[in-house]
Amino acid sequence: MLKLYFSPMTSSLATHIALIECNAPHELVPTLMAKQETRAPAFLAINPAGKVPALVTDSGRILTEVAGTLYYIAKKYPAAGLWPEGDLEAEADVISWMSFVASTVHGSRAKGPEHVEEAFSIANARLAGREWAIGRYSIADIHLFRVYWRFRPGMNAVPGTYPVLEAHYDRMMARPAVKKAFEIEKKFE
Ligand SMILES: N[C@@H](CCC(=O)N[C@@H](CS)C(=O)NCC(=O)O)C(=O)O
Repeated sequence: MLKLYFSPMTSSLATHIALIECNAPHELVPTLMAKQETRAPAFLAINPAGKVPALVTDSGRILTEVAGTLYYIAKKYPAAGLWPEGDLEAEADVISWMSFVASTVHGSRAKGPEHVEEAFSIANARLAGREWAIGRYSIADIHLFRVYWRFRPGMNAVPGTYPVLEAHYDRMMARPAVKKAFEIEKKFE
């Protein structure tokens, strides 16, 4: 069974949502940032970066980084349709989105609020005219949502500043898998 090392409401939430979307049997291993558990030697032996998510596969391989874990889950459970298998342009688009989210969006907060605003504006423009990042629901949406959800409250943007991103956020919040992941993770906070 897949094993997810997670800390509630952090980057690992994206991996958790994907596991639920795919109905993937999994075990959750709480690794609480609040208790410095991501810095404990036992966890550093799993991920030397000291960061969640870390996903252990059935063969015992340890996958880290949100994008890597999402890709693995989407490909392992194709019936959920989270990976646009066989559509080269769409596959490349998912990678493009996830690279953008992991670097530009996730990295923006450490650089300052104006960088977060710029990242949100770019995401808003990239999403224009689409319900989902690549035109159909995929792991790119889960990745984008997780970071936007986390950074959004701190920005206090005037309503309407990022209308397309907000509509995407609302669509994601309405998904049963997202609701379930929040419900489960709240119990560990
Ligand atoms: N680039 C990593 C970022 C993961 C990350 O930043 N995880 C944070 C939680 S949001 C973490 O585990 N931090 C633990 C710590 O700093 O002790 C990814 O995409 O997985």
